[in-house]
Amino acid sequence: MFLKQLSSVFSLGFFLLFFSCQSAEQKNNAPNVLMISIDDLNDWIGILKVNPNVKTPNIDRLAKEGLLFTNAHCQAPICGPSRASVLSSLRPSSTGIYGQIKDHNLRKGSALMEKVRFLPQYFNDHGYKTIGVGKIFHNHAPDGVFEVSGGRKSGFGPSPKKRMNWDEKGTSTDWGAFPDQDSLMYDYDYAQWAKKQLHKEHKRPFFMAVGFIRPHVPWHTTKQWFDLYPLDQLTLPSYLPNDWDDLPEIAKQIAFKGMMPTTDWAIESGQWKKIVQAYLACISFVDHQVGVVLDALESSVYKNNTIVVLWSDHGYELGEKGSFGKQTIWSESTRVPLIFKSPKIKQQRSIHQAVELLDIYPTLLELAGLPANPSNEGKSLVPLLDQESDSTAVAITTYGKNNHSMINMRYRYIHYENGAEELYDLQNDPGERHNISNVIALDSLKKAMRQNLPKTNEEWKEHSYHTINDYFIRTSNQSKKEDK
Ligand SMILES: [Ca+2]
Ligand SMILES: [Ca+2]
Repeated sequence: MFLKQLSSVFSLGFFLLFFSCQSAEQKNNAPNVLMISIDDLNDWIGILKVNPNVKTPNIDRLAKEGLLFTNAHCQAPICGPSRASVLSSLRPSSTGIYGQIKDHNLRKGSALMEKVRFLPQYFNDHGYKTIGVGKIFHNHAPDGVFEVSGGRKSGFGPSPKKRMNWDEKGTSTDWGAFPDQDSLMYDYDYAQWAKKQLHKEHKRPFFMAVGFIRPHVPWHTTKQWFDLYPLDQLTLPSYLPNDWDDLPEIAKQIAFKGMMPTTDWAIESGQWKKIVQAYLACISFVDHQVGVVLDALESSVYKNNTIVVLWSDHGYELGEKGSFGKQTIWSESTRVPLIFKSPKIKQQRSIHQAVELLDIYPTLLELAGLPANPSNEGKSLVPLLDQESDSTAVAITTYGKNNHSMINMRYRYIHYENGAEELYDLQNDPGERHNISNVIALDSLKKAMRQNLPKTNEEWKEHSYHTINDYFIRTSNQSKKEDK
């Protein structure tokens, strides 16, 4: 009897040992994730061929080894709400996070956000070690999201004692060559920190997030990056001076950016090329830092078993629509680079269907072989590898409560809270210059597009703020009457 019991205990022990070994082995084989986010980088990367001057050899290298989405769009055209959406896979219209928000306020006042597992946490729940540095959420990350954190320095980098070209309250906007060494730039530190982590031994699979802050303003970086872009060789974006004439009032109020240079000012002052040069310089600087991290991965033991994803939180206007900045819902502010590389993706591919940044979360889960998270509002993009692109699939960007802009492979349609509309035929009007929402023959098209509008529009969350949004809230009631 005793022997029988002993034998059972041994069997159970063997059983447990077998399964714990298998579990450890499965975990060891699980792919790591390296997520690189870039702040305020629009679609000016070499491989997208939008800006003819830009030099991004490292981001292009990643795209040539993986999966490039050429029609990817943010869910909010400003840092805080866009990142909250990416990391929760929830729409701003579902959470009420329409404006900037501090990391420690993300969970306050929204039933959905109170219980959400942010993307790194979900990996953590499934045995992953979470590592993060730089700007991942609006600041760095809520407490406890990363087991190993390199933190984030406050602000956007070293600043000259006196602004060089632009000095307005409410923005760090300025441009010019500063400082004199790359090692003084914050992104340099983030790349070096990530490099060290990639050369360490990690006993569990890791989810590592590296958040770079250039080309967010101020457009300061060292002179060597400015020297890549001689002013006399730069091509300026196109601009139509009376572009706003066919916009509803509410569109003009949302797009108003009082603290930023206007395109007319940039032309008159002779600064337009210098602004573009500075933005391009910051892009090439950050591309170099991306290269440092990718090279570290390539030379590490994790090289063949790591999924890489690279994205930017929203686009950026460089004068195309009358001003400079984000915070509008046209393509310059919504379109972003989105690239995946995975051991499962054997061949380089470009996909032109409209996709959303909140698809990143479920896509990473599928690539890593983790169970889907039922609370995700995004869809895994993995099935698109084996499907024809759906020309009617839309990507939705929301700015403020119940103002939605959507794009598919042919049209951009915008529907404001007061019912005002914009419609652009991208095939004939890729710059979104000519609002054709009044063309009666297109009513059925607009009706079909409206079917995609989010069904819920949460109240603007108390802790989600922005000074420009405050302006917009104050004025939108008035515009309601004017547009009707
Ligand atoms: Ca941003
Ligand atoms: Ca126009």
